[in-house]
Amino acid sequence: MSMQKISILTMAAALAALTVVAEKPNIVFIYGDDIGYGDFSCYGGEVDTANIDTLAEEGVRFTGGYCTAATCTPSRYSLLTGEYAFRNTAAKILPGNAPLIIDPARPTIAAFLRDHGYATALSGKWHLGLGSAAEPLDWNGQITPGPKEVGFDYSFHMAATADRVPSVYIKNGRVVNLDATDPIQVNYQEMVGNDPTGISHPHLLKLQADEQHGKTIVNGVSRIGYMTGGHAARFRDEDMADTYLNKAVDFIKANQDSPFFLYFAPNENHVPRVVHERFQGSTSLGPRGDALAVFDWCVGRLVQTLKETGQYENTLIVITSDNGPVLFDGYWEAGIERQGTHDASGPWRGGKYSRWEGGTRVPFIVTWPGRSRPGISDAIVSQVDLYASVAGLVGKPMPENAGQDGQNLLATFLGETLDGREYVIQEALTQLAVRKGNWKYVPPGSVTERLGIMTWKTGSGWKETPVPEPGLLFHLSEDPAEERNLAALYPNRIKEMQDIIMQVAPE
Ligand code: NG6
Ligand code: CA
Repeated sequence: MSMQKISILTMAAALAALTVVAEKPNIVFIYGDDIGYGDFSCYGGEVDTANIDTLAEEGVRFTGGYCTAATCTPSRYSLLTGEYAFRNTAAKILPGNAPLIIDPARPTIAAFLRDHGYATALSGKWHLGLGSAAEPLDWNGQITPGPKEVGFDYSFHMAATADRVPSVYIKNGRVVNLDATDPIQVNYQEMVGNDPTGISHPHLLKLQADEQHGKTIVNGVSRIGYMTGGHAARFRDEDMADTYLNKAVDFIKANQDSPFFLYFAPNENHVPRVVHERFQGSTSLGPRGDALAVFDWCVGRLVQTLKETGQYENTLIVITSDNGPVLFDGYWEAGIERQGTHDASGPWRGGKYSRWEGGTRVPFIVTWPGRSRPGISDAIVSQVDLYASVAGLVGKPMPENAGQDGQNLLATFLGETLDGREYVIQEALTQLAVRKGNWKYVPPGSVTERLGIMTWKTGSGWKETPVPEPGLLFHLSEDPAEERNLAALYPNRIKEMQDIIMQVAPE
């Protein structure tokens, strides 16, 4: 490099350091669904995710970033509340008609930011329940409590997942495009109305599904659960990414004069992977790869909007995922057949549902273009830390009754230090594990994996690995695949890890 170039770089760095940074940068969480550690190209994935990779280059890309659980609801719960989800027994994969599992009296990160002058919005997946447990929810009236009651001024979302009814959008507590003469009813136990189901009318399906996903057909896709009514309100999966994206873009544009918090939670990469026609076949990996391309495209559009409105430099962007990857999750989408050499969980074992690393170690990128010190960080960080770190950023104490499991890792997230957490607790289907430094401990119980399609060859499509006393111990840097159990060699290490779990999760 020439001297001239060095001095220009030095000057640029000096100027950057002098940049007057607003006290309250915008905050954007881009929360992928079922996107694995190895899915983005900056993590070695085979689908070109150029927009994400650019953000990773400008910010900090973590190799030890975790969601708190290997399924959606608990991870989302922790992200928003700052509390490990195992503390809330209701934080399990919820049906579409479950009541809200966040106590509105306990301020979420959205409520906290709203109370400190931020405009707040949710666009995308919710899956944290709606309505109160006391009375059954009426989908045809005001749906409350929901996102608004826990801090989102604006919300545009589906109730649970795209594979669960009701297959409609809800905007600020009302089903969008609902025709009052065609009221919605939802039932997860028995059929309501007479809409065809995947089991009774398989010829109407554009995507074959397993029995669990074989209930009411919406848009040629059978779902988990039954619904009737709301025909004009039902979504078309192909348009879902654009729909959520456009709401997010509008929100960014509308809030150029006030700091905002955007929780953008697209369906990608969750099933059913029915992407817009223009993305179908855009990758060699089948619908799962196409959905990754959609996700990256959404990131690009959000960045473009931030740049066009002059807010990019003043926005903290977090990109991560709610749990590890799954290739087959109920629909015949050729995820397994088309994966080729792409490894969705990267070097880690297992994926969604699993206590192996691949269940909760996820892509994790934090960029604040005006501020980050770019680099790759091996620090251990968890999504449960984002709340405390954001509180540190805005310089306000977290409310006392907010979740207290997070740590203020702002300096880590901004790349100012390589120190992170000492240890992190991992959850999969309510069973726990702990990683400390290079060590990973899996207490007795079992480890679940979603292997593939249910066939005469694979049996149920699920694998349960029993974990005997005293549990499993792995050295992750020497054995990332968690294959060599060192428990018998290091009883003291096991004791140390057990003590951590006892201390954090005494039950
Ligand atoms: C499981 C579903 C799966 C998916 C998951 C939730 C079955 C057999 N499988 O119960 O398809 O919907 O729940 O995914 O029903 S999550 O990412 O929202 O946690
Ligand atoms: Ca998920």
